[in-house]
This record gives sequence, C-alpha cells and structure tokens, in this order.
Amino acid sequence: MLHETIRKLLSDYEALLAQKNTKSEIYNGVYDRWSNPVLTKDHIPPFWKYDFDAKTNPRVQERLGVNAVLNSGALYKNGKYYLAARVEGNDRKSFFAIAESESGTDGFRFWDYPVMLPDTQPEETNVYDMRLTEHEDGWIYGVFCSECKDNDSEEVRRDLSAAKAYAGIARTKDLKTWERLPNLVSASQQRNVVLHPEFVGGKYAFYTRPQDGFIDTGSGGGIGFALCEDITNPVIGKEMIISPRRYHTITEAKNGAGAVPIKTERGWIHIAHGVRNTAAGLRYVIYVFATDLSDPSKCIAEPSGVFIVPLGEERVGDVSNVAFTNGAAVNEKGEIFIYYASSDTRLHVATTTVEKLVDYTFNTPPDPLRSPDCVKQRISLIEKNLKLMRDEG
Ligand code: M1P
Repeated sequence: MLHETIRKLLSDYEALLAQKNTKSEIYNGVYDRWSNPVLTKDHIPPFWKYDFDAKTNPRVQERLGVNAVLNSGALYKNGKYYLAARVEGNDRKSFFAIAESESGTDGFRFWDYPVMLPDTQPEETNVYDMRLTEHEDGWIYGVFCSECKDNDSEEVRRDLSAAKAYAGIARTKDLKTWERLPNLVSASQQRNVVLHPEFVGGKYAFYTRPQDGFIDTGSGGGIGFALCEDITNPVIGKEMIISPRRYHTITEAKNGAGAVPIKTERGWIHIAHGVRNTAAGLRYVIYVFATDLSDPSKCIAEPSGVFIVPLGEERVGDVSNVAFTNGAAVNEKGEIFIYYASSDTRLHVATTTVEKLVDYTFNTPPDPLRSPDCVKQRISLIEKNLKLMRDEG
C-alpha cells in the first residue's frame, strides 16, 4: 500500500492539473495573458521524483527533484496542444518531456516518461530549448541546443564555465520515438536555431544565431537565415542576418529566434527574444517581426519595441528579468497560444489570434531609433486622438 504522504502528493498533483486557468485583466488589445503558469515544477508527476517503495524510501524523501520547467516547443495537432518542455533537474541537467492539454491554457499533463533522445553525441552534457517544427516533408523536427564542455585549448579546459553550443536535431512522427540526426554544421557556435516549416527553393531553411562564444554573440550575432540541402547531413552555408542587433534597442546585447514562424496572408510572423544589458544584469524580452512569404529571408515588418515582458512575479526566478519563448501553437480557428517562460523558472501562456497578431505586426510603427523621432511619432498619435476627442465633444 502506498504511504499516506505519497497519496497526498498524488492528490495534490491531480488537484493542480484540474485547476482552471483564467485570463488576467491586463489589457493591450494584442493578446491576453493567463493568470496561472501552464507548467511549473509542481506539474512534474510525483513518480518522477519520489521512490514510492516504503522499503527503500521509508521517510518519503524526494530522490530526484526537479528545479524548473521552462522553455518549451509547442505544437497543435489533432485537436490537442503538445509542449516539448525543458525540464531542469536538481542536478542542473535539462531534458525534454512532452506535456499534453485539451485546452492549451490549462490541464497540461506530462506523459509517463520523459523523452529519451538517442545518445549519439558522447561529448554532449546538456540539452535544452527544443523548437518543434512540423515540416512539409512529413516529419516533426525537434531542434535544440546541444551543449558540451569546451576543451579546445589548455586555457579553456581549466575554465569550468567554458562551454560550446550547437544545434542538435532529432525527428519523430509521434513525439515518442525519436531519430537523432547529426548536429547542424555551421561556421560558429549556435543557439536558438529554428527550422522553417516549408522548403525554400527546394531546400531546408534554418533560422540561426551565429555566436562567437558560448554566452556572448560577439561583434556580429543577430538572427540569421541559411539553407541546407540535406537534413540528414545538415551543413549550412552563408547565414544572412534578417533581424540584426541594434544599438539602444531591445536587441542591443543579443537576440534569437523563438517560436517557429507563423504563416499568415501578409507574411511569416516571428516571435523572438531580444536582450539588453542593465546595471541589474541582462534583461530578456520578446519581440515580433515578419518576413516575406515567398522570400523568408526578407524582413518586411518590425513593430517597435517589446511584445511580451516579464511582469510582477514573472520577473523573479532562477535567472530573473527574463521572458523567453520557443513555442507557439496555432489551432484551426486561427487562435494562437504563445508559450513563454519567465525568469528561467516556469512556463506561461498568452493567447491571441492570427488577425490580431497581423494587425499588431503590420500596424505598430517601427522603432525610429532616436528619442527626438520617438517624440514626434508619439505627438502625431496624440494630435490625432485629441482631435477625435474634440470632434466627439
Ligand atoms: O537565461 C536566459 C536564456 O539564456 C539563453 O538565451 P540566449 O542564448 O539568447 O542567451 C538560453 O540559454 C535560454 O535557455 C535562457 O532562457
């Protein structure tokens, strides 16, 4: 018979999963934020953490704790919402696990077992931030960061924080059985790589983030676009920067592709992250841009500034002041579920529609890049509104 404490843990877990989520009252006309996180470390089944055997765990101690559930790839398929969540154990290693929900805003339940990726990279120490792309070739691809210790020279060998990041690639038909492909071969380290869902000129297309080092993107960076002939031998050529870093903007320190771009009548809409440095450390926010339908390497709209920022309790966590996304799901009604993690600790959802996101993307003015021009931009809005208010009497 299960220990009374275990039965309580199981019933608390079921109660958490049964909780209904509600829209928060925060209004911006663009999207709704939902009050409860959709995944937290408390959504991890107790049988992943505790040994339920009274002989080997008489005090019902947690044996394999989970520290955080965060950056998740997302997919809507056959009426259900799937998240490929980044689960970070107490040992700091991350792995992937699929959680499923009927509504997309609550009730996410992890499948009984986490994802067991084929272990083909002996040097790989950590994996995280999977983007799920349902590609027109019939596969679902998971592209993620594959990290290993940098031992390239004696100097970096001694530095225990020196690491290297590559884009790992795996594919599946059912999110259960995964085939691992070689890591993406490119001119530099990579993180935040996303596979475009359609062929471009008959080739696979990747959004990349070339970076000189593991943390710093260096003098270049920006979100790149590159083509690849053969996904089973994934080598990319020249990376064209399609969303650059810019001085005194939200992408000054770095940026990176987020969700798989959403196809709309007006263009591909990208929901990405931008980073700037502050006296309190790096601040990660989410922004949007659009690329051309027939040439996804051409940026056609860049609404000014932030789209989602960490608010209230979201601002605090293992890495505070971070809003980060690597997944959005679109259903057949054109509803969009944007999954974003706050402060590298838990996962939230914001919902919108294709119509609203297109309006935001193409009608929000671009960043004029200088304060005087920002004031002029705002004054013209104020003048227009004051006139409308006067006309109304
Ligand atoms: O800690 C914030 C984020 O940092 C990294 O993003 P980037 O590569 O742009 O710096 C990622 O490791 C991400 O997982 C993390 O949320």
